[in-house]
Order: sequence, then C-alpha cells, then structure tokens
Amino acid sequence: MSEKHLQTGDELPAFGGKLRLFAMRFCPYAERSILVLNAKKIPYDHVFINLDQKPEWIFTFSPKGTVPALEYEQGKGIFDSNIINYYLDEKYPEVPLQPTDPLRKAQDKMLVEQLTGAQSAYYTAAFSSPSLTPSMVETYHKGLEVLQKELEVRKTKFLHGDEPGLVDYTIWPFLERFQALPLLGKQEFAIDKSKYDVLTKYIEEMKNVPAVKSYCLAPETHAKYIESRAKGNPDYNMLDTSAVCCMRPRKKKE
Ligand SMILES: N[C@@H](CCC(=O)N[C@@H](CS)C(=O)NCC(=O)O)C(=O)O
Repeated sequence: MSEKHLQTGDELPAFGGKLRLFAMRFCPYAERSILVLNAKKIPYDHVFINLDQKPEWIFTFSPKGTVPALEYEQGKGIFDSNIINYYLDEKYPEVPLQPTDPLRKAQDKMLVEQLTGAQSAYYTAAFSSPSLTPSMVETYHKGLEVLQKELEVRKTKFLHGDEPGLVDYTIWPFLERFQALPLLGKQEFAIDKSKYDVLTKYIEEMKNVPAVKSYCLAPETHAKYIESRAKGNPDYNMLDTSAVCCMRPRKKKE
C-alpha cells in the first residue's frame, strides 16, 4: 500500500478484498484503529489521505470526511476510532482486547474520558500555541497524574493487564505525541521521569509492544510534522518509507 496521501482528483485504489482503513499517517485517532488491527492480527489494507485536499470518495466511508474510516465491505464504511475499535473487537473476538468485567470496562472508558482535557491541551500547544493558558497546562498534568495513579492502582504492566488492551491502544497515540512538545520548546509539557516514574516505565513498555513498534513514530518526527502543520502546510508525505519502526523524518538530500 502506498504511503503517499491521496488527494482530490486521485482515484480510489481498487478494493483488495480485505478490510481497508482510511487514515492519515500523523492522525492519533487513525493510529488507534491501526494498533487494534495490528494487535488482533487482522489482515487489512490502508489508504492515507490528504486532509486538506480530501479525495471525493472519502465521504462514501466517512460522512464528515474524517479519518479513521473502515471499509468493512466494499463501498461500506464505519467512521470514528472508538466505534471502529469496538466493532473490530466484537466482530473478531479471537484476540479480545476488552475486559469481560462490566465495571472494568466502564473504568477503562472513564479513564479515556479523563484524558480528553490533556489531549485538547496538546492540540492547543502544538497547533495554536498563542492561545495556550496556564490552566491548560494544569489540565494536561492532571490527566497524566490520573493516568499514573491508575497504573499504580492496577499494578499491572499495562492498563489492560499483562498484555495491552483497547484502553492502552486508545490512550497510546496521544502519549506518543505528547513527547514531541518539549522538542518544540514547550518544556512545561515534559513527562519528567522524577515525577512520572511509573508512567515513564509504562511508556517504555508500550513502545516495545509489537503492534505499536511497527507503527510508532519518534518524537522528532511528530515535532517535524507539527511544525509543518502549524505553519499551514502539513507535510503529509515526509516519511522515509524505507524505515520501519519508530520512523524518523526523511533526511534532506545533500
Ligand atoms: N472522534 C473522531 C475524531 C477523528 C478526527 O478528528 N480525525 C482528524 C484527523 S486527526 C480528521 O479527520 N480531521 C479532518 C477534518 O476534521 O476534516 C475519531 O475518534 O475518529
């Protein structure tokens, strides 16, 4: 599958008979669904799209033109990362990613919900930094503290247990991106090891999970993409596609 982001006027590639995920390489929501597909070892194709010049056919699969969208049957789509991931987990139960206990399921969802403030703070810091306020930074750290506390209470390697589950794959794409902020001069967003020792250990464990390792990008790569988008010209196709894991930006030609 091409890593190039297809845009207005480009044809929809022929359907290959597998599930197909419409994504954008730097989208954290799309990453959630990629990680779930990887973790469950479900064969799939992906198509990356340019979100500034969307190809017309994306609206067949996602009415608002957002990614991710899953083509579950030729020409038929499911949109929104959480909706896609619950669908995948129920439709393909061989590698279950959700707890069976209804209370734990609710606790996982509440945890994800409690991190939305940190995610908003991240977006503001990354893309509209003049509107960043001290209370947003505070909200960001409150989110990280809640997450660390939950890891301490659960006492498991991952939030889900000895292996990562849906809750881990839902939260991870943002943790991956948070680490880019200090590289952009936003030191107040650093995940300081002395304060976040348990969380730091968790981040290191997550980086080594195969489903994550094959897709995760280095903080420098996210920083480079953020800079391009913040300048109004997102460099969707900046990756060196020969690199496989924890990809870094393509080197400039000498
Ligand atoms: N709630 C959605 C959010 C998806 C989303 O906002 N995706 C962004 C890219 S990271 C997008 O498609 N933006 C294009 C647009 O809003 O037109 C989900 O979880 O899938």
